[in-house]
Amino acid sequence: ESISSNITVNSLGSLCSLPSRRQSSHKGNSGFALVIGGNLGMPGAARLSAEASLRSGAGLVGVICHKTNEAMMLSNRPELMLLKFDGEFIDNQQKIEKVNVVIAGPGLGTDAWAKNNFQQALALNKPMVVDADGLNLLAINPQYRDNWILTPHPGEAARLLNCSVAKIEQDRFESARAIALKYGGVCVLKGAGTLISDGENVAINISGNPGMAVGGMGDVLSGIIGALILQLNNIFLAAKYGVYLHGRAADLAIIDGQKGLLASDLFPYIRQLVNE
Ligand code: NPW
Ligand code: AMP
Ligand code: MG
Repeated sequence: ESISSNITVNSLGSLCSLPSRRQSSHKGNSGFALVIGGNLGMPGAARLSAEASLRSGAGLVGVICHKTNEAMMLSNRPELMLLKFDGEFIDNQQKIEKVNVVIAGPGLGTDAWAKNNFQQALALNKPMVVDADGLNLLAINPQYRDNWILTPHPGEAARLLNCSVAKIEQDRFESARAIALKYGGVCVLKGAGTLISDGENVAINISGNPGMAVGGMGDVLSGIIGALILQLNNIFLAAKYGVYLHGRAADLAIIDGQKGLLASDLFPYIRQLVNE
């Protein structure tokens, strides 16, 4: 399981078990995740992330998305709540104050609406998962934090380090380390053999398959990791756990073949795995 003193293989054997629900648990202490994304044309990204959080054990999941996508966001998933930073919905502000983790970026875009919501997400000062367009906005205006997990694919990683995708892929270990050192927290550099780095220690993931090379797959990962931050009081562990579980769910979901796998096909397996 250990390649050298600071490189480990991210496999089930290297992970502890997730804490189970206490007999007296209620939704409030299972944790509240807030997804911010779903701009024009991309409601699905935020919806996939939010649904993944629910299926990974979050007690409550809220979504802040573009006004035009609000109805779609709840369609066939009425367990999700809609929130807004400027208080149009009932008890908005009170609910936002109770949020335990923020997942910012799936389908967020980079326009004025996106920038405004990303700024307000940062201002909450909660543990965060930053993915997709959240990373693109961060690349324009770099910040350093200890309590966030950044989940770039190589294209997003290149923007974060202001270099080419080829440079990222040439030394993925150094790229993941450099992102964690520049931005703080934990970097999850996605792709076959995803790397999880806190700038010092790195784990290389062994679950997953090429069936995962399909739109929406990364959005699901962001939601899983968000829900695991709620269950594990360590962001490095939450990132490692989330990446392993995501890949393992995809390995279970390819019973009918890799081609044609959908990101949402992972949901029943994610649920099974978080309960194992
Ligand atoms: P290429 O194309 O190979 O030349 P972008 P995005 C490069 C939302 N989505 N993996 C690649 O180079 C997301 O949440 C919505 C991936 C290209 O230049 C975001 O908010 C969906 N890319 C938004 O769309 C489903 C790699 O990176 C660029 C790469 C944009 O996100 C889809 C692609 O990255 C999507 O999740 C690699 N290994 N290597 C929905 N259903 O609503 C190089 N690249 O431009 O950030 O686009 O990832 O699609
Ligand atoms: P994104 O590009 O943000 O949609 O993220 C894609 C997700 O699928 C990441 O978690 C990748 O690690 C995973 N993925 C994509 N292609 C592969 C592959 N060939 N093998 C394993 N995982 C993959
Ligand atoms: Mg993505």
